[in-house]
Amino acid sequence: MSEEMFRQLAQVVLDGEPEQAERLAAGALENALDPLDCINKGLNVGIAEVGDLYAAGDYFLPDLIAGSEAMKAALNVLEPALTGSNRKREILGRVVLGTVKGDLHDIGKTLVGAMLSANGFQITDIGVDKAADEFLAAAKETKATLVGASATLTTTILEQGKVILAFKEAGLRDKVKMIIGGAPVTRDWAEEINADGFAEDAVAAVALAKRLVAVQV
Ligand code: B1M
Repeated sequence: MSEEMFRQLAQVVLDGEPEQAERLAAGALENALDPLDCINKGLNVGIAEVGDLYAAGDYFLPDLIAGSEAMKAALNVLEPALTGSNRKREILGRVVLGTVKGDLHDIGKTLVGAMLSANGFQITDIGVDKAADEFLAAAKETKATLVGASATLTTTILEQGKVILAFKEAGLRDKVKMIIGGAPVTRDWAEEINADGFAEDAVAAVALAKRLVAVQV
């Protein structure tokens, strides 16, 4: 039953059907499926295949957009179930999270934010296409203990380095932990730009964030 539901969630992303995606996600929760499993075993499988089809020239930009709209519609239903049971928990740290300048991909970043929130972090999501100084301003305003910069294009990961540099130049680098992530990001890249760490998915991001800042608050 659950495997069939995951398969349908993947398929609805492949088909790019937001309304159907919303209905399926609600049905999955009604059937007491784990929202994180629905994301990892269903939606993520679908969106990865959308990307493969696009890379192979079988899908085009409108298909990418439709797939991501379907994924977001389902995530809107599933994310409150990830965070719902944790609302009264003590805050482990204040996080500023955004997608770097020139990059409009926000599904991964939003998922990381939802998982961090579900695990007790307070999230300020500054959105997509954000320059280094916008990360800095948000971190100052919220007194962030951790900053996360997401990038999904091989061209925009360079901006992650600029974000870290901006904090160094502002004299804040040793006061804020900085993590990066996104499909093209590697451990080597994180080391090269002097990030405090990188995470390959939302679950790993939670473990990393806890390791870096939870002990300080
Ligand atoms: Co774009 N796109 N896209 N796209 N898109 C990719 C990334 C691509 C790999 C597709 C392909 O060719 N196979 C390719 C990049 C190639 C490259 O860089 N080498 C690509 C391209 C080329 C483009 C455009 C240039 C297409 C065009 O216009 N011709 C364009 C660029 C726009 C721009 O940003 N300036 C573009 C546009 C778009 C859409 C807008 C249509 C849409 C995004 C919609 C949205 O986000 N609101 C889109 C989509 C959906 C994709 C794919 C299909 C899926 C991305 C995604 O959401 N994955 C993608 C192909 C693929 O990834 N297979 C593709 C699901 C998400 C859950 O995974 O983002 O990896 P991910 O996030 C993970 C981890 O990486 C990690 O945790 C997340 C959750 O597990 N993580 C972090 C992410 N951020 C983190 C931060 C952390 C820690 C972990 O700490 C801070």
